[in-house]
Amino acid sequence: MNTNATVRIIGAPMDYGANRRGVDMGPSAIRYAGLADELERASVAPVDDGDLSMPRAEEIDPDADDATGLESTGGESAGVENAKFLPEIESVNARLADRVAETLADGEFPLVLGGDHSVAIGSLHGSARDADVGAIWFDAHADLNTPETSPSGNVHGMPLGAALGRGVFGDMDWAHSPRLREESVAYVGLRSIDERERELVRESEMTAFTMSDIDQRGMTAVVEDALAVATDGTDGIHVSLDLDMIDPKAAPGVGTPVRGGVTYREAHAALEAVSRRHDRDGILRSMDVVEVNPILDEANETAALAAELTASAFGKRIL
Ligand code: 6HN
Ligand code: MN
Ligand code: MN
Ligand code: MN
Repeated sequence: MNTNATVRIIGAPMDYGANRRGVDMGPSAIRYAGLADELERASVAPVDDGDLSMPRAEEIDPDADDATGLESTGGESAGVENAKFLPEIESVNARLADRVAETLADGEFPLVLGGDHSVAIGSLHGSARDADVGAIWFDAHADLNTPETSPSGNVHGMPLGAALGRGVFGDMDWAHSPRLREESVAYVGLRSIDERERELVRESEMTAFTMSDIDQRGMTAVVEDALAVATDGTDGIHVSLDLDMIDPKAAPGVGTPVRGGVTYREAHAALEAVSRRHDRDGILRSMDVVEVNPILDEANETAALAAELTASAFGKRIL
């Protein structure tokens, strides 16, 4: 990175938003895979804030360890129907948003380690609190559901819905707080979209680069276009990296794998394109790295890839 900003690592070991346990161990797995060393290779000196504290899912719901998934809505504390664990997710995200906003106010760079993708609600709101922010959403999924449209009730399928102020969520008035504008959001890697979400994406002003765009045009050209969208008229960008953008062959340790994803090299090319643009224009403002599930992984290789890709975003080069 060609700025002197300290990179502050904020762990968000949340798995309330996913239907399988294990992503709560993502922050540990990514650290254990060598994130700090990887970042040092990118000439970044990270400071690790540790993890945000939060109750384990079993403390909220004794049946949460059911191997078939988080079927409960969180018992007494359940919020909006069809958004599982919403009160807990919102309370963690309120703290995360504050932490991200404080980090930026201190002139530092917030790097959030998830956790399931619902942590992006907090990282995006924190990043957008005092600035006009664009976003690149690297993901197999559109994550644009709301409690009204979600087929699963899993909030990790809803973070963009929340950050764009769509739908009715819980106690947090996301719709009236600083938030993303659709025209400043670009997807990269889409290949698994719910029926209702497809209409929502099409009707929206967001830009969507699917796997077939990557097939036809190549990853670098696609990400350069995505960067143009997210930086147009904004103060900087948030990068949200869901590891399930990558093909399960290279990233098996994710909660919702979808075949037909990007290769190991394409993933690096994507984050390297972000870093080249950042070197030129200082556009990168905040980032989250989410959905690493060490339980489903093979020898922590998905966490290692997460660490490597983060370093690529911060300017690590082959030569
Ligand atoms: N993720 N669209 C599906 C749902 O349940 O809403 C899948 C969401 C996956 C979310 O991977 O971050
Ligand atoms: Mn996602
Ligand atoms: Mn995904
Ligand atoms: Mn807010």
